[in-house]
Amino acid sequence: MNSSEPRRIEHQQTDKGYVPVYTTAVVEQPWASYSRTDHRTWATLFERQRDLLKGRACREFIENQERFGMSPDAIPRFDDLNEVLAKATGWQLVGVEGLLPELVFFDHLANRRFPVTWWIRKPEQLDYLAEPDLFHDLFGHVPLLLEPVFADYMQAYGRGGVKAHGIGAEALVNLTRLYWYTVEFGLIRQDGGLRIYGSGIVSSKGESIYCLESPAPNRIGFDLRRIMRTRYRIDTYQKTYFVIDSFEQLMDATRPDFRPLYAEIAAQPSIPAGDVQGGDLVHHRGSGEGWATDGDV
Ligand code: HBI
Ligand code: FE
Repeated sequence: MNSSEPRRIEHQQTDKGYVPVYTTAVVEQPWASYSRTDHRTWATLFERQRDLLKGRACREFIENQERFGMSPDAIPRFDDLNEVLAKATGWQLVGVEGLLPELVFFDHLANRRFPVTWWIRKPEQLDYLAEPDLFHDLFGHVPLLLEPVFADYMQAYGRGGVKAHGIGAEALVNLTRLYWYTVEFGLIRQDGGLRIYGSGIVSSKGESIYCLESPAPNRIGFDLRRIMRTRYRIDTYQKTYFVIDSFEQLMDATRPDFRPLYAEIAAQPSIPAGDVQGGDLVHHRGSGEGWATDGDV
């Protein structure tokens, strides 16, 4: 298996356009096959984001990255990270080709397995690529799997996803929005300010700055129903970031059975990504400057 191209088995027409769907197989991390360029790409991204995130990412993210002993010297080995994870929260990383069908992804999370793409982006993709690569998954998602309450939330999310898959497409859309506005693009109140915990943000140079410092986006207090109704952006920075007070707040929100919630939300219209609604706890009302006018999903 060379470390140049992931094996795409097919493309699938979805509501997000024509996206590659990968084999659902779990693969061994081909660590010996990473090239010097691969390791250098890891080093460049790691050093840039680590410096940028000091004072911007939440304490738990910074501290847990150090607990793993991640460094710019080389792409971390999944086996090394798994030793630390197993002792701390029982999570394990499994290598995958890339995006998984939703039910397969949910089933991994429900069993405390986090799927990590085995290949890393090309140097020319340093600032953006459309799908999660090793850097996004390892640097972005893995540190918080050492945070016990967040690790519980991720498993609860996976279990909810497996159930939602049985309920239907509407429920899946609601859950995907929850993942998007928390795990991928969430902010948390900490030390008198706002800090980042979302993986999609911490693995992006521009958005790590934009989400906290730009006047353009809304920053609104976490509300489960509100988030499940709110559309989001795939190809631009988010128009709205939701803010939790603690990881316990996330975990508490996912305790009840979501079925009644899905039924309640199904009767209500979805909310455009940039809207501010009556009843929102508004930390910052965005100016909206530079926003795309279409393309909310
Ligand atoms: N597959 N490997 C991988 N990683 C993800 O983050 C991922 C996925 N499949 C589906 C998915 N995320 C999202 O649709 C979640 O909201 C389920
Ligand atoms: Fe992700």
